Amino acid sequence: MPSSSPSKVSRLSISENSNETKYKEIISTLPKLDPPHPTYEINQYNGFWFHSSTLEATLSLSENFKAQPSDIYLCSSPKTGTTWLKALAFSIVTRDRFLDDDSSNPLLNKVPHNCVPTLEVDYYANPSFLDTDLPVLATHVPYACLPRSVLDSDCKIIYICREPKDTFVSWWHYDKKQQESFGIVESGKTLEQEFKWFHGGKSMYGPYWDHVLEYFKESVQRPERVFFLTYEDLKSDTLNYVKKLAEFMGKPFTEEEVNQGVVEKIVARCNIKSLSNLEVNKSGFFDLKQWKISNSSYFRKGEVGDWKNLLTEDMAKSIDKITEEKFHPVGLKFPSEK
Ligand code: PAP
Repeated sequence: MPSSSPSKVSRLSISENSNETKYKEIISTLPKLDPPHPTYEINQYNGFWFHSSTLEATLSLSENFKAQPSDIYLCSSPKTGTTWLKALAFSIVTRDRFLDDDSSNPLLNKVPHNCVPTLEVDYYANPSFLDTDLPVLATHVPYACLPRSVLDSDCKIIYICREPKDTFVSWWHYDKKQQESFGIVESGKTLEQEFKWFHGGKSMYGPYWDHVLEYFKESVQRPERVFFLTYEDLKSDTLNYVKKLAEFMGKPFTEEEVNQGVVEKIVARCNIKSLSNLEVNKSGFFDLKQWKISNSSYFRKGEVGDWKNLLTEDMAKSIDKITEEKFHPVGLKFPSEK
């Protein structure tokens, strides 16, 4: 990418919220979570569970979003390393712009979610953000629910997944914090209920295992199109994976950059400690129109194996059983299982 900013691109072919009624009508006919979630209306579509407003956006984007051929999509289930991947991918594609003068790096005063848009979230919160000049966008939607224009294109996809128990535990803490910040203290939401939903496949954008499998299978069939990454691998060998990501994104580090320590600088900038110590990520808010989410809720421990501090042995065993049944036959194993 040249060091000057390319002009903005147009990816939304409709005015904001057009056809809203049509999508609302479809959603009204779909199965709903029972008992209902205390905070969100959750609907089942195409075998996956969605928040009603992100589903409405997903349906609209499927028909109305125009992917650009050079776009790269960062795809993930919630709580699997999205914020980290956004920071890294953003740093990789913008390194020419900000590396000489890091004081102007947007990551210093914006949460990574405000540097890289999330399709179905920003569609409502900030639709013009989808016209970003950067070729990097993100989404949590399952592979089959990606916008038609993405599915029909050769756009590259980077998928990050995480060991299911840690993913669940990360979600539990995040969601609890959200509910407290919305003032929903006596919500009746318990760890046992939330666990039942996750285990039964009724988590946000879940079943978690099916979400991973759709992208994993696509990465096996088309490795040049889908780069499949685990949070655990990224954690254990960050430097090497950042190099691999840059290559996949068509922005490999030159020998000169490697010798100058550019990769190390990116890794350090995106480290959870560096990001979470920034004022914007300590006290700022991510504005989602109807909700304000504290930026700090995207940064907690960032550790592998934190499930041990929350789950009972039985809970852990029952999640492991599904993981073995679903992932092992296709050869997908996390470092703790090898
Ligand atoms: P999102 O889906 O809401 O965007 P996501 O970023 O995918 O959330 O996941 C948040 C997890 O990533 C948190 O994990 P934990 O609850 O187990 O701690 C968060 O701490 C972790 N995380 C955020 N940023 C980083 C980072 N820079 N490096 C490593 N882990 C990170």
